[in-house]
Amino acid sequence: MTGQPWWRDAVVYQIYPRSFADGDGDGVGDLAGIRAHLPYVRALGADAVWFTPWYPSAGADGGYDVADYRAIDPVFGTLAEAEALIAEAHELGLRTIVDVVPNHLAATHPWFAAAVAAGPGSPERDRFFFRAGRGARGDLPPNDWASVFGGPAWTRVSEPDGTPGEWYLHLFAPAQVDLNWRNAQVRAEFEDVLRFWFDRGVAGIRVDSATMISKDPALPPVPVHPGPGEHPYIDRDDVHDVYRGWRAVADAAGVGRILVGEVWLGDGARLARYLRPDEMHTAFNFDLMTQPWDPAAVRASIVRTLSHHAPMGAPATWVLSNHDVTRPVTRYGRTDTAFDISTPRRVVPTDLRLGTARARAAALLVGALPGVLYVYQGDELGLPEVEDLPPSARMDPIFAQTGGADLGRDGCRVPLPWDGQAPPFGFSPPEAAPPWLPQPGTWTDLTVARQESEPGSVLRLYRDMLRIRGAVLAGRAAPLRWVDAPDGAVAFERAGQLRCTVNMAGGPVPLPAGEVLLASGPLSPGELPPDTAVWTRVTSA
Ligand code: TEU
Repeated sequence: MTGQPWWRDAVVYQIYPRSFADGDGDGVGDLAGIRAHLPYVRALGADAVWFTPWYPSAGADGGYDVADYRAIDPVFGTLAEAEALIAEAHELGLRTIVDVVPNHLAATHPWFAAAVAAGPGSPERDRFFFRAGRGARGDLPPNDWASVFGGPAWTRVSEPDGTPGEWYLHLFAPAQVDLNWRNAQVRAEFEDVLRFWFDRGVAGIRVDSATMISKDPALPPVPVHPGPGEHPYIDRDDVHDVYRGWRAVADAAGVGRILVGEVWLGDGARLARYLRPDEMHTAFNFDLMTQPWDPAAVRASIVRTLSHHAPMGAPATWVLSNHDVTRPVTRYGRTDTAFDISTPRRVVPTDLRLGTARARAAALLVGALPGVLYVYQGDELGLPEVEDLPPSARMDPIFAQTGGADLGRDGCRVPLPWDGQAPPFGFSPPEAAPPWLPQPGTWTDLTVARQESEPGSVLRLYRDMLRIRGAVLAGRAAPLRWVDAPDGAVAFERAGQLRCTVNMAGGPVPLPAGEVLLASGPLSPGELPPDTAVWTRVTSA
């Protein structure tokens, strides 16, 4: 396809390596498993793959505690295998995106051990935020900042002589030590890490927690209602210097190399600043993910999202879910008011049939929108959140840090079911150790093999959708044009060719005129049933 750079309308499939496919039988997904299933990802219709962290890690936060940014965790494989994987993906027409975590590194990273050993005031400690505690004995944390995962954002170390010592900052788990981005070594190190992966052929870098890397050095309290740029550690103005440097590294790596920022900001004008022409190429926009199943809310969110990205010349991105949020089938099936993705995650009344119908319709909605589409592994199978994992199996630090008050994110990270009648559903080879998180025995109908042979399956819907998207929309800037829709529905057209209509009303609405290209569920004659989306060919007037 011609017309625009690949990253402006790519379909990016997100792989969570631990849960995708296990090649060696230890119950943990790995690079061998990914390599074996790359053709599946390509056949789905993806243009690129994003791998969440695959680096050596103590596993304190699903790999987001990185001990070595230039290597592969032995549980997943070797650097040579990663290089082979990148090359094989490329041969299949799949670009690759790796996850870089600049806000913090693992407590098992050599820099942290060196900092603890070197003691207060050392250059090694200057790479982090080490501070004396408050109180006469220094046994209170330096300030009241809280960790995103619960509990204080500070942990005390013992000094080399064994006495209770300074405290270090960790906005996430204690095993994730925040870096000081005013330190020149930190900056140089990460630019080098970017070059390392670009040199290995990756097309993009996903920038984790991109808004959080700069801290007010005075470490003041967090204001109750901080204005734009006033928060002491979220979206401070000087983060942009860092990403300008990174953009120069990406540009030097060659045409088509990109940065995608994880920019969780409610304020679209502030998000847009990350998309300036000398900063990131794209950023995730999570606005739509937070919307209830309501036509006015959904339409307003799409308008907002487009307005945040377009003025910067950046494409919009559409994300229905990822490894941090409740699976869409479960979210959309909530029959109380708790649709939203906010925490704490808890079990609420859910209708999975309704949720599945809406998630299918939502897939057709986002699949037709202009911009980049992200698909999180397993959403193409309609997997629900696994809410009844035994507490002993839960690995997410959020679960432990909140004493179980928040179930955490394990329920969307359960290993994929590939085939067969019982766990491990082809996730691992025969005779393997059990999957690292237990799969529900009821997933028999959700396996890839089963869905491949079933015409109405979620997998077949995704494949059809991405095939039609590729044929009709790929490579074309084709902005969205809203068209009149019946009450309770949203409808828009792309490229003068495809009309997407989503019925969010309680009952049926008239089916739009024109050939039906694809429907998310059964249609009745002349009618679009509730919780259903349809793609129709635009009839020339
Ligand atoms: O997430 C960043 C982030 O803001 C999360 O705290 C998010 O709000 C949370 O998961 C919702 O409960 C990124 C990664 O996607 C996440 O998996 C990591 O845990 C986090 O960074 C720390 O690296």
